[in-house]
Amino acid sequence: MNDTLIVVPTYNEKDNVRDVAKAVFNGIPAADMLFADDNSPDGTGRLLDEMAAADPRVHVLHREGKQGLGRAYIAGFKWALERHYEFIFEMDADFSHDPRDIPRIREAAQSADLALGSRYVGGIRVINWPLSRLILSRGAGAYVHVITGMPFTDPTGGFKCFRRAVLEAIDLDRIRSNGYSFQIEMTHTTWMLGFRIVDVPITFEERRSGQSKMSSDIVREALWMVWKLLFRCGLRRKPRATHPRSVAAGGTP
Ligand SMILES: Nc1nc2c(ncn2[C@@H]2O[C@H](COP(=O)(O)OP(=O)(O)O)[C@@H](O)[C@H]2O)c(=O)[nH]1
Ligand SMILES: [Mg+2]
Repeated sequence: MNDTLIVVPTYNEKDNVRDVAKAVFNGIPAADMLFADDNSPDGTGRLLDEMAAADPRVHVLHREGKQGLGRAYIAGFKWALERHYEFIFEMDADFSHDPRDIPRIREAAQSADLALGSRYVGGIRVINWPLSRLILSRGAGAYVHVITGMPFTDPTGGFKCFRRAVLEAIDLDRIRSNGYSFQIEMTHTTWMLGFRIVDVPITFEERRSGQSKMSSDIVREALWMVWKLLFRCGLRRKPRATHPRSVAAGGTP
């Protein structure tokens, strides 16, 4: 049984899903993938069913309609927790996240509770982004740091690996955000619970095919969310104690 699951949310990614699965399994043959598709109008769901029929490592969650990336991930995490997985990844379908980085992130997660792919640790590694998007991303990172105290270099990043204990410790039904703020909320909740988080350098490349679903609503949601996170934990800007199930406490095998 594979202990690693790569959860990939999809919305209109028919040109990417076959290649992305191939690239993932090239790097890590002993892993499973779960695609969470929101009934993509372009037929991604049907294609995924064909892939799942041909390869037992591929699984598909069909969801009713477009509900946002956060909802798709929460459904995927619950699916993973109902099964035996120990290492649970988030990854985009559009090759912005390089599947070849998976083994390195997984390795980092051996001694961490959450391994966070970071575009900005030790320099900027982003390919084909307009300057405006880079400024937005860096600005968001600085904003999160100043308000919440969270020390990680890329808090809006979505290429990461959770240990099972983290997802079990989080009340997943309380995670309500969807876009970038979903990433911030997940990482902040993990951190405040006292889990060990490490940055892992990755190179991010803008998608080559299909369309980004980034919007001004997503940015607005994130601006608010950061304040909500601060108030939710009584204005605390660092965790109280190591979580008993953290690898740092010897909690996870
Ligand atoms: N299931 C699901 N996936 C989504 C949704 N919105 C975006 N995605 C997927 O989430 C990943 C990142 O989205 P993308 O549009 O590339 O965002 P960007 O990289 O921030 O521009 C891709 O795999 C998308 O297909 C959604 O509403 N539902
Ligand atoms: Mg993208």
